[in-house]
Amino acid sequence: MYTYKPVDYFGVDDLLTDEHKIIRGSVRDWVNRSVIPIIEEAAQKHEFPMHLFKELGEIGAFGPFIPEKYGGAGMDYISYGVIMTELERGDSGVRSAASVQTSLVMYPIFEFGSEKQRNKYLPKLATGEIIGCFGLTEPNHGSDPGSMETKFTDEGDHYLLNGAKMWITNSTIADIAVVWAKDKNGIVRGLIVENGMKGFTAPETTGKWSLRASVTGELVFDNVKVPKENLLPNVKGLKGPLSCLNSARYGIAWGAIGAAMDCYNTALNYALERKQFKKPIASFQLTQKKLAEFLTEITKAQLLAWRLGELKNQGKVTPAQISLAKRNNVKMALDIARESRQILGAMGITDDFPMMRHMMNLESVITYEGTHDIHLLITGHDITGISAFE
Ligand code: TGC
Ligand code: FAD
Repeated sequence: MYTYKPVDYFGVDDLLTDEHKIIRGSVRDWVNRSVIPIIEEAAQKHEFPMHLFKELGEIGAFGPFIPEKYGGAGMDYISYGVIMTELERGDSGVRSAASVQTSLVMYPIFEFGSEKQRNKYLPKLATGEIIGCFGLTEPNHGSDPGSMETKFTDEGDHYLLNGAKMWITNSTIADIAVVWAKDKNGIVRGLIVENGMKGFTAPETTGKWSLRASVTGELVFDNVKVPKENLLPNVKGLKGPLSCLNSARYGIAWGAIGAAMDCYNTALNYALERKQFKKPIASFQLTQKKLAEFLTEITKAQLLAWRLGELKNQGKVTPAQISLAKRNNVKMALDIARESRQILGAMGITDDFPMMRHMMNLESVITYEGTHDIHLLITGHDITGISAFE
């Protein structure tokens, strides 16, 4: 029987509004009901449970901060954060589905799209009726997206798109892809590419040990004719995709706490029940040290996320602050997943418990949306004014 007791050692709940708690409660119930019972099998089978898309739409996980006029919920960023925490307690792949749809597809269409594009796509993305993906990374350009090779030319009544994207969440199941490509002047622009356009294929990437309950693949463009009305008109340059990443990284800073809390909670329960040398293993100092460190790190991450949310709500957050929080909170969760698995001994390697799955998932989370080291360099740049990227 799955029992979950979230961590609130410093009364962070008191910093949330009743609305935040109601939203969190309904997503928590949904995760308990719809994700926890099926997620281990989905991860073992290396497949995303497709019916969850519609349910994620129903619980308001797609576009919570997008205005209601476009099908969103018009909520604040702390609401978005608490939703991400609950989803990632279930699985990073489920949180990924919501992150990509919300921050990487709905956000750019809302922020940089035409009114026609907003009305055409956003309401259907909000309900999960259509699925979106985001194409920035390429086979030869991951951390350095500014060097991308995917390009498009103006052919009068349409654009012609050529190139390839790699490691794209939901690529094979997406109805639309927000694709970043260079124009003839080398300026990065966003294009909405629809599934079914001639010359557009999306092969799946198989054999992942991480994020197994999430679809990953490529996007290949071979002379794809893209209607002119599919260009995102209101942004030019790398700041377009990087702004989307700010939103997704923000969500991950909150999400990772959910995975960490699930591991902590499981380890604590196990340690209180499991006996060795005639005593619960929770009575040994070495186990207590681990549990105390987990609680300390989760509490620090919660406070960081909450303050980040306040700054974002006030429109004051900087990309570098988001990088710091994403980097810290994901590493915290990965460390807790690894260490908490040890508390379970051999049992910790099975799918009776969530640690191995969270741990393997978090290896992707610490890599995507900017690697751990890239975020460190962003902080280094921010405090010294000197870029160490090149
Ligand atoms: P740089 O010269 O520093 O900047 C180029 C232009 O972009 C602006 N800018 C930003 N704007 C908004 N938000 C940010 N965070 C920004 N960072 C930079 C900057 O002001 C400049 O604007 P302008 O107007 O002066 O041209 O760029 P750089 O080429 O040196 O690269 C900087 C670097 C390395 C930090 C950046 O490219 C980076 O973050 N690299 C990591 C790549 C990354 O995170 N990829 C993620 C792909 S998507 C993904 O992983 C989805 S996972 C989905 C899931 O959850 O399943
Ligand atoms: P590289 O950039 O080749 O980096 C390799 C190593 O070199 C890293 O350790 C990195 O930190 C280090 N490194 C690179 N540059 C420097 C430097 N200047 N200084 C010091 N060290 C450096 N992308 C999308 O566009 N859309 C998606 O939906 C998406 N989903 C993903 C899903 C999964 C499961 C995964 C694993 C990735 C996904 N990505 C997606 C791609 C992800 O964003 C990239 O993997 C990530 O940005 C790193 O790029 P890379 O893998 O090419 O590594």
